[in-house]
Amino acid sequence: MTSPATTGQHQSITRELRQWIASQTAEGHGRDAVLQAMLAAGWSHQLATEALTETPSAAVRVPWPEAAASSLRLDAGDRQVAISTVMRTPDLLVLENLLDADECLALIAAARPRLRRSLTVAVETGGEEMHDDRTSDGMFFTRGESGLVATIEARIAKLLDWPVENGEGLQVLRYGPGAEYKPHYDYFDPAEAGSATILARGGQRVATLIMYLQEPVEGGATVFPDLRLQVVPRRGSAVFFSYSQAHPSSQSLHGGMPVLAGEKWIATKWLREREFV
Ligand code: PD2
Ligand code: ZN
Repeated sequence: MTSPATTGQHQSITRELRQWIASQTAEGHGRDAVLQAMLAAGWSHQLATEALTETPSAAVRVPWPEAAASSLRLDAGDRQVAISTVMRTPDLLVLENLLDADECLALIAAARPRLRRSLTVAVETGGEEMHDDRTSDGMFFTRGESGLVATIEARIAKLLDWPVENGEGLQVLRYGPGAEYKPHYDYFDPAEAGSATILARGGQRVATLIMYLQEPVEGGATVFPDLRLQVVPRRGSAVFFSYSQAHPSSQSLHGGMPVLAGEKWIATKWLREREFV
């Protein structure tokens, strides 16, 4: 696969490049393969991903509730969820009362006996490993494993207009004093050897929803360093962000700041491009 040559120092998306991308995707080449061919031909990452996004057959669809542009709240099926912050490019929402206090407490009670020291994805192998960047304890529910989990998953699917099947199982994390999650990206780096195994289970992660089940006494904000934004954890509220590019240009770098006092509990739902199996 050879991409058209670049347009020199000041690159711009040409008609030829657009047509070439469309023809490659029509032939069944994946988005990442097309991207790699453009990079090999000297196109900048930013321009190559913009060209992919602008070519409908190669664009990655990500969850985004269109009503967030003008509404004060979103329909989540069994409840209305209030929006308190909206950001575009990158796309981010802060949502209030996504969960009620009873649901938060019930999730914590169900997760507590199953907590283990959190692992991170081992990018070289596609497996998991313990890492100092992540000092919380955690567990995964399987999709739909209880009535409560299924209710919350259906609410998220309606809210974000994204199929329940495309979601990973809900992850619950507990951070005690001193625990943190250093800034990272939630997508899988396609260049890493272990990513092929992970991506085979439903494609790339395209969005993250972090729901706050319990607020700590001090510390523990979710921080977005590129945006200079901190989201303060409040029981029942959530932060949602999507990333159509598996690249730092997505500006989706985020971390959990150290908890200084008390315990912070969250539940995270990661959304994939396709059905997660
Ligand atoms: O707990 C957080 O604030 C946090 C920060 C970064 C959670 C996640 N990432 C995550 O669950 O991916
Ligand atoms: Zn994260």
